[in-house]
Amino acid sequence: MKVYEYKAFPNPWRVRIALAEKGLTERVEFVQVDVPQGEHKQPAFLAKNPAGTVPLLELDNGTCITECTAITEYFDHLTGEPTLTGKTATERAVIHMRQRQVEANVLDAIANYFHHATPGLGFEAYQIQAWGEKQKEQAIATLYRLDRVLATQPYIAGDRFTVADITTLAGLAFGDFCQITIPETAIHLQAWHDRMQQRPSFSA
Ligand code: GTS
Repeated sequence: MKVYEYKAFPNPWRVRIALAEKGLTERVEFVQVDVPQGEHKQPAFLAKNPAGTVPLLELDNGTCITECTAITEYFDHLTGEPTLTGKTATERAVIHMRQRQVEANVLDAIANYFHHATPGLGFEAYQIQAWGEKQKEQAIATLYRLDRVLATQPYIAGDRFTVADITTLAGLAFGDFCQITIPETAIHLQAWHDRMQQRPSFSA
């Protein structure tokens, strides 16, 4: 199987972390797509992913899977017990809920800020500056909310590392790139982030 990515960009990193957590990195061939040069908007890549985004997982039978959550779900069920997306009905629902909250309100909100209220990739189709700024506010408010969550539990979705932690890490990495950092008073979020950096998958 192949993963199309632009290494070190936040969304591809989510897939790299999931692969490392599941011990699957060696089973994947990584194909670099030159996003800064717009290769992801060229016909060859659009034929695989009409949305023109990375990462993309291509299975050996040609099936193409996009969206980090879907790709993570695939890896989580490919080998061993599912650890990242939950086993029981309750676990799966709670992990899904938290994942979606941090994806929409941290990672995607910061991406929207980047694409709309900064020069972005330099070839943005359109920009809505005010909305981008609002998205930044939304992301920061959510970081404070996450701090309160992490005051009572060790991981974003409970007592284990899950896809919700991966998404939050990617959000903070994207934030770092555009000068949105963990608020100084968010000590529980900071402590969680420090712990995450000790995991081998963090350097995936
Ligand atoms: N929800 C998607 C997912 O989960 O894969 C987001 C994918 C995405 O937006 N990828 C970015 C991209 O390809 C790369 S990253 O910088 O966010 O990591 N952007 C290209 C573009 O033109 O928007």
